[in-house]
Amino acid sequence: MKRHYSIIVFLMVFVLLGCPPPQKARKKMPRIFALSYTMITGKEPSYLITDDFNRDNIPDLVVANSGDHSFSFYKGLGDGTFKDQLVYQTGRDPICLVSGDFNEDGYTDIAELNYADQSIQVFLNTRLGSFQRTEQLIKPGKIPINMALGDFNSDGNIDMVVTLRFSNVAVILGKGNGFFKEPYIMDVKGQPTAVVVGDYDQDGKTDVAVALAGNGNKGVQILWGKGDGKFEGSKAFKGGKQPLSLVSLDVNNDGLMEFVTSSNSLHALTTLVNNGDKTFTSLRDFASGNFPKFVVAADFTGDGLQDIAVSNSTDDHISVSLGRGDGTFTYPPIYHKVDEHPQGMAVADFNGDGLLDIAVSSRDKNLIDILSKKNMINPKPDLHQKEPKSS
Ligand SMILES: [Ca+2]
Ligand SMILES: [Ca+2]
Ligand SMILES: [Ca+2]
Ligand SMILES: [Ca+2]
Repeated sequence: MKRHYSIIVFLMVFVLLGCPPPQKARKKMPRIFALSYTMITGKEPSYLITDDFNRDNIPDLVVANSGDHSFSFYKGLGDGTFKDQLVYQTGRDPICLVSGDFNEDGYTDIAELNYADQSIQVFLNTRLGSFQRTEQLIKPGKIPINMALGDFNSDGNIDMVVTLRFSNVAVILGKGNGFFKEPYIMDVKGQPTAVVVGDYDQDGKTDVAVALAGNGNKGVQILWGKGDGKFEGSKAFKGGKQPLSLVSLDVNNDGLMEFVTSSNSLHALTTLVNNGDKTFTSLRDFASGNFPKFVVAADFTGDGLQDIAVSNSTDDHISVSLGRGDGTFTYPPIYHKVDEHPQGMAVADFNGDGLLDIAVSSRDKNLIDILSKKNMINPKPDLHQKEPKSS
C-alpha cells in the first residue's frame, strides 16, 4: 500500500509540477478533486467529523443537523460510498461534534454540543453499529461555541475543553466511564471562538489553543497545560482580523505545530508560525474565497507539505491552497464547486485508493458531497492488502 502510495504521489507531483503550464494557465490551477458521491442529511448540516467507529479500518462520517436537532451517522463502505444515515435526536441547535473513546472500551464515542440548549451530550458506541445517549446532560457554561478533546490532567481519561462566547473556556474532566465531572472555568484574553488541542511547546503536556475574535484582543491565545488539569495563559498572539476557525498543522516540517486562522469578514487566512520558544509570529494574511467557514489541513498533493482546504460558505466552493513549506501557500487558491452553502469538512481516504478525499456538508441542500482525487490514476482498492477485520 505504502509503495503504491509513493508511486501515486510521484505521479501526482509530476502531474502538478512536471510540465510547467504556460504563463496564462498558471493563473487558474487545475482542480485536484472532483465530486464523486453525494448523500442526504438532516436539515442544515453543519459540523462534520470522520472516524472509524466500527473498527473495520474504513472511515465513517457523522454530521450535525443543526436545523432539525439531530446528527446523522454514516457507516463507510470503503469504496467512497456510505450506508444510509442513522439519525439521532440531540438537544436544540447542535453545532459541534467530537469523537473519542470516553468509556475506554476500545470503541470511539461521540459528544455533541447544543448551542441553543447550552449543553453537551455524550453518545456511547454500542459496538453494534449504533450509539446510545448517556443520561448526563453536561452544562459547560454560558453560550458554548466550540469544543475539543485532550487528556489535560494526565490520568488517561479523555477530557473536554469548550469555548464560551464571553471571555472564558470550560474544562470538563472525564471519568473514563463515559461520564464527566463538573466544569471549571478559565478566563482568556478575548472572546474565544474556535479551540484546538495539542502539545505546542513539546513538553509532553497537552495545551489548548483558542482563537479570539470580537471586541478586544484578536488572534490566538495558548493555554499552556501543566499536566494536572491546570493551565497558564499566554499573551494573545496576533493572527487574523476576526478569526472564527482555527486549524493546527506543521507548515514547515520542524516538528512544531503552527496555526492557520480564517477570518470571515476579511475573506482571508492567517498563518501563525511557532517560534519554538512559546511565542508565535503571524505572517501576512492570504486570500481565501468569500466567507471562509471551516478550515482543514492535510497533505493533499503528497509532496510532504501540509495544504489547507477552506469551505467558502457564500461562494459554494471549497478552496485548496497548497503549502510551500514556509507557512505561505500558493495563490490563487484552487476552487472546487460544491453544493450550496458548504460548511463542515472532514478529510480521510474514503474510497481506499490511498489518496485523501474531502467530505463537505451543504447547508442549503441538506447534502454531504464527497470529493475525490481527479485526473489521477486511481487504482482499485486492493482488498488483499486490507488489514483483517476485527470481530
Ligand atoms: Ca467507547
Ligand atoms: Ca483526563
Ligand atoms: Ca505542552
Ligand atoms: Ca512547524
